[in-house]
Amino acid sequence: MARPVDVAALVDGIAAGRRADVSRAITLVESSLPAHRDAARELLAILTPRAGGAVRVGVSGVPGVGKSTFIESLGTMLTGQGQQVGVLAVDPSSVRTGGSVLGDKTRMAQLAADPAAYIRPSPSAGTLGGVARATTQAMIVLEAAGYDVVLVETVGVGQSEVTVAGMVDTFLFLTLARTGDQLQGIKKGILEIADVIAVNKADGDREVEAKGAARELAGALRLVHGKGEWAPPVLTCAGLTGHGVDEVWARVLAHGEHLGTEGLAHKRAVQQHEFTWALVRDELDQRLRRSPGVARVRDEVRRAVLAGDIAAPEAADRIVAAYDEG
Ligand SMILES: Nc1nc2c(ncn2[C@@H]2O[C@H](COP(=O)(O)OP(=O)(O)OP(=O)(O)O)[C@@H](O)[C@H]2O)c(=O)[nH]1
Ligand SMILES: [Mg+2]
Repeated sequence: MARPVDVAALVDGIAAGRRADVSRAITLVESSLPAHRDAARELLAILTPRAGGAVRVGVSGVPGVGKSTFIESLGTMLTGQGQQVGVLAVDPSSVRTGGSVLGDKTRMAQLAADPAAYIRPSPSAGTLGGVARATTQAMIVLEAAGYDVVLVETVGVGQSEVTVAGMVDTFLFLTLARTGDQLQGIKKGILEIADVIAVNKADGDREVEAKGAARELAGALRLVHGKGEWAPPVLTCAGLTGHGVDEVWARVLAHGEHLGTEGLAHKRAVQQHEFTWALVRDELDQRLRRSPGVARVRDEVRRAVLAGDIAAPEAADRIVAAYDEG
């Protein structure tokens, strides 16, 4: 994209639902080049009022729990019902390694070939905040292009699931049946953000075990959630066979109904406000990295701290002072 970006042409293409323009627009909003950032801002300003029409769902769970396979199954079911489905990925490993989810499209071969579906792997490299920004903005592009459902896959490690929970309406957590304490394998924070839980790979020999695990988990959750609150339903399913996937989707929609129009609008407004501050932090972080003042003192401060000559608070003061001087 070396040529100047024709924002008006992109807007027309997106409005017409042209995939190539959707891809171009998402590449543009992922770009960190200053020239692209201006065009991206202009584009997003036009698209944002046209966005918001999709059901936004996060799909999380430990590596290998079957997220991509589940999305393949669910996505194909939804396109079969005449819906347009977008799939985005937030992959913390791409943040670390600069690579992006490799297996995604092969695990979603059928959906990837489906003209009613659009799959976009995680933007490579950048901070988690940066990846989240790109993903949120890709969601706006997809919604402006008329997509009815946007599924965001994220691996259940570190901060990524909290980040994704902050940009979707409903957060679906996939888990596996384990013997012993079912709650042990699930971090407490997850139970606070999960809206629907499904014990996945409930096929063959594993079905009975999965049902038991689901019952146990549902019981434990009832103790955590108060009366009148949404208690996350715990279901069983198998993404590979498609068994129970429709029921999981029904509960996702039920969660949306529980929120109601006003509740959803409020949730999204709060998310926008939190996103605002995430953008500010991300921008400040980048400025810090680029600051010539910080570059001047960085090595010296590092040496002094490693040698034990100055303590961390004093070192931090020096860096901030150097940043302020520019
Ligand atoms: N038996 C069974 N195997 C499954 C099911 N769903 C997925 N698998 C298998 O589990 C493995 C991982 O599936 P993925 O869909 O790639 O899992 P993922 O959670 O997306 O993995 P990452 O993206 O690497 O975190 C694959 O070998 C799948 O074939 C299921 O419902 N039943
Ligand atoms: Mg996957």
